Amino acid sequence: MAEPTPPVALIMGSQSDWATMCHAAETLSALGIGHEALIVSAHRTPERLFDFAKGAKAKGYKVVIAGAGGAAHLPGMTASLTPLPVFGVPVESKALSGQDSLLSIVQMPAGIPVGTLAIGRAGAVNAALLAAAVLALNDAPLAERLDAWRKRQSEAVALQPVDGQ
Ligand code: RP5
Repeated sequence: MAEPTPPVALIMGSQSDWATMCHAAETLSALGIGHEALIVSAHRTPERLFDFAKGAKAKGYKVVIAGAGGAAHLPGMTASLTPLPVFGVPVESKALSGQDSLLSIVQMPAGIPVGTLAIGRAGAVNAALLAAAVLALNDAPLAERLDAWRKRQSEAVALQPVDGQ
C-alpha cells in the first residue's frame, strides 16, 4: 500500500540547498510533523515543478516549504501553480550572500503570495515553525507540541551571560 501523503512538502532547487533545508526537516521532525523532501528546480526541471505544484493539493499536502538560492524562482512559481500556502526560504548564495535569493523570493507581485523567511538556517527553521503554526490550527495535539517546543526554548535561555561562550 502507498504511504499516506505527509502534510508538508519540503522542496528545494538543488542538492546544494539541502545543507540549509535540512534544518527545516529537523524542526518538522522535532515537532512530529510528517514531511517529504524533494529536489524540484524551477530552471533545470521545469516540468517536474509544474507537475509537483499542479498536483500538490490533490496529493494531500497542506503546506509547501520551498528553498532556493540565486535567481530563486522556485517559491514564486510554485505559489503561482497551487492554492496551498507556500513559505519561501532564501538560501545563502556564494556570489551575493543570499541577497539575490531574498529579493527574488520576497518581491512577488500582488496576487500571488509567498511567505518569505530569513536567509539561511534561521529561515529554514522558521519556515518549519510557521508551517507548524498553520497546521496546528486544526490539530490540537500538534498545537500542544508547538507550545511545549516554545516553552523549552524559553527555558533554555540563561538569564545572565557567562564568559568564554
Ligand atoms: C538554485 O541555484 C538552487 O536553489 C541553488 O541554491 C542554486 C545553485 O544550485 P547548484 O548550482 O548548486 O545546483 O537553483
